[in-house]
Amino acid sequence: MADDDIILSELSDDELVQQMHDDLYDGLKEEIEEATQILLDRGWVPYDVLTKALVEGMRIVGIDFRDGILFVPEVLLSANAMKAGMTILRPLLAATGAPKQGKLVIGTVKGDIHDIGKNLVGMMMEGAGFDVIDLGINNPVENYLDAIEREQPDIIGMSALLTTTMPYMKVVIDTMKEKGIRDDYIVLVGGAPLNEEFGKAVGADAYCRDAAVAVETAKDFIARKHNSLAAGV
Ligand code: B12
Repeated sequence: MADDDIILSELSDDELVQQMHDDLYDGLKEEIEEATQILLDRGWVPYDVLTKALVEGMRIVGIDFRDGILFVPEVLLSANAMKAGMTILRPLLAATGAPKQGKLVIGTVKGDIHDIGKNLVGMMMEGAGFDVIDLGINNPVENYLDAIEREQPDIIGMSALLTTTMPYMKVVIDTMKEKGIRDDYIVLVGGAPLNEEFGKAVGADAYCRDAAVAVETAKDFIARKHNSLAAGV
């Protein structure tokens, strides 16, 4: 059946999620928006819509991109459709009324323009009660340093999706060390090609596999920071 013939609201939840994976693959922004809203109207919690429909759909896109079945222009359309769904979810994820936790400065490192994962981490952190300052993509070390001075955050988050850009995280951390400010901040890193070992090697406090882990890790570090401050008094 052609997409035109499908009435999204008539599909069961499972069929609709499956259809969203297909529509994300095909970069159909309006369909993703409509289906996101339908799932919410059916009582789905925003986090489930995000992970089961959108992130899972993007995972499938990633596999075919890797295998040379999809190309950059197509993946860009998928990314735009994903972002449209995320735009609907963002205020819902942010409006949890969680108590204030601290401030996060987050950005994708120099040379890298991937921002979906970073945006997702930002959204989830907002929802968990963090103030989030988003530096966007392609950030040289100066951008992080300026933001640190300007915003006085608790946490610095760096994202990289390319094996060629992930070493730049070390440049940022080493520069912080040179300036004697490294230990004043919690540094979290993430992105698909990273792992825990890499996080340790570049001198980050933690590598986080996904946005949910990022939230838990951030809260954990903030609690430890408060405890050690309290112990120091
Ligand atoms: C979408 C996409 C694109 C889009 C990006 C659109 C956008 N606005 O972001 C476009 C089409 C522009 C693109 C371009 C390119 N891409 Co691309 N892209 C992808 C793809 C398919 C999905 C990435 C994504 O959004 N995933 C979904 C999100 C939710 O997951 P995530 O990013 O991993 O984020 C989660 C975690 O990693 C973590 N996290 C992420 N960041 C952070 C930060 C912190 C602080 C924390 C705590 C956690 C955290 O939490 C997130 C949420 O749970 C991946 C495939 C893949 N397997 O990752 C390839 C991929 C990353 N791209 C790849 C390549 C090669 C490119 C190009 C070089 C292609 C080209 N020839 O031009 C360019 C690079 C341009 C550049 N200079 O950056 C390769 C990288 C290979 C490598 N070894 O480096 C991949 C792996 C595809 C592949 N297998 O070939 N890409």
